[in-house]
Amino acid sequence: MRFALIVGMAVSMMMLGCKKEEAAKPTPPPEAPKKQDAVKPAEAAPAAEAKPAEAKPAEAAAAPAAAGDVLEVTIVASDAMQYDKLEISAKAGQKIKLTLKHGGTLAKNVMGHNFVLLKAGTDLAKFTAAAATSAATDYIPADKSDIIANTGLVGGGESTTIEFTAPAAGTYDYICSYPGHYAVMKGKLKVS
Ligand SMILES: [Cu+2]
Repeated sequence: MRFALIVGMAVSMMMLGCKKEEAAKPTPPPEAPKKQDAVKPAEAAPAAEAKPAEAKPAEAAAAPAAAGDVLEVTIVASDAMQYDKLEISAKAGQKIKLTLKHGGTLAKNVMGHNFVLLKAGTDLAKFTAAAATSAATDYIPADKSDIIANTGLVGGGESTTIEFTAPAAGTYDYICSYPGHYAVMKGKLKVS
């Protein structure tokens, strides 16, 4: 029994030995490059570490400047009468570059969309009733006293960009003034 075990162990050791040899055979050529590889990462690692370390302060410096200057917002409106963003946050006095994109395919005379930012306290029912009778001016009423900023009307595949300054701190409604849309196409601009 012991002999068998010893033999078995010897055999398995031989097999291991063979495996090692087999494994070792192809390795000698790679071993030489391996040494080079081992050196390269060691050299490359500090360089790779140094690069992000250098890049980080640059990014950190650029980010607040970009955020403070212009807030870029894209709202995508759909054939299903939806805005993809129902809330925008901004700082008072911040410049906002807003793009309204119509991600659908329907023409603007059937599924047109716009973005109308209204002053706080605007009577939405009254404003939208006036807008609904202003087809000739793309549903922007002649009396613009309630409007802070607005885009033109876009149809499927179209987009339009406007720039305006965020008003004083508060919460403002933005709507699509195309008849019947404001009930669902209505979001909030939150200014702090
Ligand atoms: Cu609409």
